[in-house]
Formats: sequence, structure tokens, C-alpha cells
Amino acid sequence: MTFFPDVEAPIAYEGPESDNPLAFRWYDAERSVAGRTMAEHLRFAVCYWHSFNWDGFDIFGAGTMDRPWLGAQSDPMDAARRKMDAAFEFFSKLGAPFWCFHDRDIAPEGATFAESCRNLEAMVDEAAQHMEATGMRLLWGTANLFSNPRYQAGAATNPDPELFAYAAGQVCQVLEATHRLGGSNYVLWGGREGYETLLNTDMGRELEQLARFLHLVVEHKHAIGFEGTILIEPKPFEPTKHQYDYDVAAVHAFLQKYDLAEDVCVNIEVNHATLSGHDFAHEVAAAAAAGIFGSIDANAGDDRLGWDVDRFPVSVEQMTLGMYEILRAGGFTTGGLNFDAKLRRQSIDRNDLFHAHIGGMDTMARALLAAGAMWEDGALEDIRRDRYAGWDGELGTDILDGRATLASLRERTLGRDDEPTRVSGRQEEIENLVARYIERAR
Ligand code: XUL
Ligand code: CO
Repeated sequence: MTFFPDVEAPIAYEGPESDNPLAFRWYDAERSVAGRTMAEHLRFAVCYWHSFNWDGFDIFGAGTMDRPWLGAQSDPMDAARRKMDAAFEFFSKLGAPFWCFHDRDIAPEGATFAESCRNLEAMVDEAAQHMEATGMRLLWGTANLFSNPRYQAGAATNPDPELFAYAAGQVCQVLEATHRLGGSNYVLWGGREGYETLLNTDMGRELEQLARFLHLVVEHKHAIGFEGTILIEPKPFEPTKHQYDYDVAAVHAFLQKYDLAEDVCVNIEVNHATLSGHDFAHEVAAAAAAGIFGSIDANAGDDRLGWDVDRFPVSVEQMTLGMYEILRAGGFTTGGLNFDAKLRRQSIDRNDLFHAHIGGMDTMARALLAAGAMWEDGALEDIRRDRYAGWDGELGTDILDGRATLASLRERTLGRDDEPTRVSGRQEEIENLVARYIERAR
């Protein structure tokens, strides 16, 4: 059975002059940019949840979309197999090399935990066969610790240790499934790891629990020989009023306090960055500076909406600034660009899934071209180097190497009767320079 009959496999690169809506105009997988192919730089992944589990329902109304693989089936496992057929048909026709899933996306929850585990194992077998047949790879797996009502008060941070134990069992199962499928990373998004009201919350205790949970995950990763990266996905709020993994800086402080910074990195989501009052580039730069940069959920928010709208990325400028920070950080190792993005509710045709991903991939490819050219020319790095040049001189190294004291610096300053020279920060000139790179990216 074919779910996407209108699309030939796989979507082809036709170049910027093409008017074919079902072709790439910028994403040319084998094209070399700044020392790697576009495919190697971008490592695109399609997410299962928004693209295959969602029929367009929202809190005000029912599903709108043409999603035959979600149609009623008497057996939930038959339904899961059908959905997986649709997903892998789409993946291989799109030509993105990776996919990502939650356990509950691919396998139905059973009446008991044991039945849920059996369902997941059976669907992991199916996934392994699909991956073998299509050459698809797994960017990451994750456990859904937020949808079932049992997790209403969180998972690791739950006031009841029985819930911690349940969640630990679930993560154990999904980490092993991810390992079996050759996943490059394992992601933990704390779907309800936060609080609704401080009035009933013991924050210190909940953070201790969360740290213990992460240590258990890291220990099990080593026990089973999983070589992928463990990633935390920061998000400031939604669904809870406050989430502990607020932003990259909060996650880094937490990892350091609990001695986890060597073992855990971050999966940065663009819309989560904007919700936390930062932007995409800031969060990547913060992660790189902290040495915990891992992977990206590539999507976009909406300037006027304060919730997680998960749009497909369309702004080359926003993405260029983020891609530039990714290149500065040395590019992806195990990470990649996962489209944790969903269609708008009125985009009801099956082919809209292709248009959305093609647009997202082309946006990121153009961003890579602009960022790659800036990086290769060293234009911004030269400016940066000049700006900090003093720190390589005698005074700068005396301070940084600990030879100067507060008092010796006072002596030095008392000895001068002029003011330090002020120089321009050149912001507008640099913004124009970046604009030229974006305009000329070809
Ligand atoms: C929720 C979100 C999740 C994670 C995986 O905002 O981004 O889909 O990416 O659990
Ligand atoms: Co995400």
C-alpha cells in the first residue's frame, strides 16, 4: 500500500531556479560546504510524533488532516505497523537520513508495563527491518514520560517514588531500544519535570531526584555499551508553569552541581530558546561555551505567540545565525537537525508533509551556505580576534594567568593619567556584513 502516491522517491535537488514544489532548491546532499558535504553538516531527521501521530487535533477541536494510517484498526499493533509503513515510506521518499521517536509514537501502551514493553520490542523489530530496507538511521530515541495520566506530577521529580520507578523502567526499556536501533543519541525532555505551584512543591528535593535519575541513565548507558550521547532538551515552561531544564545555562549549572557535565549534553530546540527569552544562536553559543553542545530540534516560534507553536523553520536569517554558532562549535558529532515541527492545522493534505520538510531543509541549507561562507572567510572571526587582542598582550595574560592582584591593578591604574582608548563595537557594520553573506549565499 502506498500512502504518498504523488511523490517519486526520493525528492531531488533541482537548484534555485526550479519551480517544482516537490524538489529541493538549496539542499544538495553531496555538495561540499566548509569542508563537509551538506548531508554531513546538516544530518536532518524527521520526527515521528508531529508528522505521523498527529491528525491536527487541538484543544478546541478534532483532527483535520488526511491521515489514513491513523484510521481505526481493530488491533492497536496492526495500527502501529500501518503507521510505521507510512512513516518509512515518507522518510525514504524525502531523503532525510535520520528519524526520531518516542516509545509511545511507535508502539501502543499495553494494559500493563510488561505488555507495553512487549509491544515496544515488537515494533523495534519492525523498525529494524524498515531501517535495513531503506538505509534510514536513528538520530535519537526518547521515552514519553508526560502523556499518560500517571505522570501528572512529573516522572523523576514526582512526589511519589513509585512514579520514579515506573519512569526509570520505561527509560531503561527505551534506552535499550535506541541502542539496538543504532541510535546516535538518547534524549530526555522533562515533559512535566517542574511545578504548577510552589505551594505544594519541594524544589530542592525534586532536583535531587532528577539528578539521581540522570545518574541511573548514564550508568545504564555504560552498562549496555551505548556509545551515543545522552541529551537533555531545555524548555522553560509548557506544559508546567516552570520547568527545571529552563534553558542551556540552567541545565549546565544543574549538570555541574551533580557531576553530570561530562556525560550529558543538550538538545537545543529553537522554539524553546525563544520561549526562554533567548534566541537560537544564543543557546547554541551558551552550550558551546559550556562544552555541552549536542543536537538541535529545528523549528520556529511565532513572534506574537507565547507558546510552543513548533513551526517549520522559514527564516534564513535566524537559522544562519544559529548555523554559524554550530560551525563555530565544530559542527555536529553525534547530533543533527531534527524537525520537531508540525504543520498548521489547515494544511490537511498528505503532500503538505513534504512541502513542510522541503521548505525546512532548504531553509537550513541556505543558512548553512551563508554561515559556511562567513566561517570560511573568517570575516567575523577576524573582527572578534581584533576586538579581544589586548587579552593576548602582557596585561591580559598577567590577569588571566593569575599574576595580577586587585591591588597591583590599582597600582597600575593609579600610575596612568589618561583613559583607556574606546573603540567602536561596529555592530551595524557587522550586521551589514552578515546581510551580504545571506544575500549572496548561492
Ligand atoms: C516538546 C518537545 C518534545 C521533545 C521530545 O516541546 O520538544 O517533542 O523534543 O520529547
Ligand atoms: Co523538541
